[in-house]
Amino acid sequence: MSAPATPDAGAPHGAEAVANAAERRWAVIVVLIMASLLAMMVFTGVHWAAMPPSRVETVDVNTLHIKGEFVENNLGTALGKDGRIVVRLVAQQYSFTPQCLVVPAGIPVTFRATSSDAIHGFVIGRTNANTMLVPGFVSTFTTTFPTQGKQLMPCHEYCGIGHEAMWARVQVISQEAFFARASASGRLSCVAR
Ligand SMILES: [Cu+2]
Repeated sequence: MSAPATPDAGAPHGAEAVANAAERRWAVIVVLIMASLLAMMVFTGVHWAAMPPSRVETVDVNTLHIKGEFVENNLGTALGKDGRIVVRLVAQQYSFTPQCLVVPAGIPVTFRATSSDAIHGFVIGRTNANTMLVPGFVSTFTTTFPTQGKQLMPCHEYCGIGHEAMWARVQVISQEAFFARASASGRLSCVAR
């Protein structure tokens, strides 16, 4: 004995046809979303790998501590003859050199920084000073600190087991105090000596 045959068995109709069409529409949309996300990943992966953020300014990691602008006695805040204020620092597992930076409030300060080992990064308090430090590249940005005060500068790129203890201090002081100190010594920092 066989089941009674329906008039159009196998061919969806009515509500089922509507549901099938909706399912198919969503399947197409989801595939398109996945394809565009994949395309974005491939583009940024290939493009950014060939062109790192900040500027493509390279530095030799192997001679970083021996010669060039990132030797230890050239680190800290420098007041150039042209009046530009440049802070140079190096990150390494698990500290920044110098450990304490001095900058003036209210005038542009240029940072030049790099890493000697892993990828590090830093952000200074609640300011917009925020960059990654990639070995072999010099990260450069210019910012102005609006207010005086002490800021913390933690590493914000996971760099190993000591990452959580990797941070420095930044003292933002008045321009008068800064220029008085800058004219007295070559490279400024607030590291206790
Ligand atoms: Cu870190």
